[in-house]
Amino acid sequence: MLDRRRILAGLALAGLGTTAITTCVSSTLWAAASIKPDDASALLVIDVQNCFLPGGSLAVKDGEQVVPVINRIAKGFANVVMTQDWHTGGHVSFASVHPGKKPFETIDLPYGKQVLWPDHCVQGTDGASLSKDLSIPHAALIIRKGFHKDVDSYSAFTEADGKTTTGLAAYLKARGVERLFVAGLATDFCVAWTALDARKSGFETYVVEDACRGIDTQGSLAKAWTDMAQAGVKRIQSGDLAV
Ligand code: VGL
Ligand code: ZN
Repeated sequence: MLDRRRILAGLALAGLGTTAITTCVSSTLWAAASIKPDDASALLVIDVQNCFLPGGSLAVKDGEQVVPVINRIAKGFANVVMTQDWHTGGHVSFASVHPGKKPFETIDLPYGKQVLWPDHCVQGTDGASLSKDLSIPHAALIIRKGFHKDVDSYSAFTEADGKTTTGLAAYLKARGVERLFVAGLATDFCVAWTALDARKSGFETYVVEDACRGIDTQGSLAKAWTDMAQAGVKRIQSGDLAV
């Protein structure tokens, strides 16, 4: 696949002006960059839940803007899986259960470093519901994660202990899926951890950048993109998809 960013960087190095670059890329390379989801492709829609949307307890800036983009691209996928962050009350990732700690501080847990969050996505609450504005009736599976009280799970594949699986990789493989497109909230946590685990499970993996928004705490967004690039995750825009 052609990487638009690399092409732009290359042309810029060659001394072409911005207008020339835009004209050149849009007239010749744009169409070639189109990616058509096939039967071996699946869209993963991560955590588009009320808690992460405006008015929610862990609202992601501009989070609502992903919804129309996701609704549009989802129509082009035969296979769609959605996820729901689904915590117990008093979950270990909540700052409120650690005396003296505030949201966005970190602590060390047996499985590693844990960012502490405001209480969010408690099982069965309105905040944990998927956005009512999502329109993906053909989604085949909703996978819930983070339901073990003492372990977080940003990833849709493996909990933060690094070993407890959600079963998602086996499900996707059993259904013949080879390529994953990841969208949703938040870019730097559940989207990134899901994309990194997707690579570990051997899937060709794309993150659709404009179908995601990030939290960005302590440099987390830049780090997530660096980690994903290193792992071979491809960063695309919804316009790159032929849907
Ligand atoms: C998420 C923080 C805590 C996410 C979930 O969906 O990215 N972030 N829980
Ligand atoms: Zn969570």
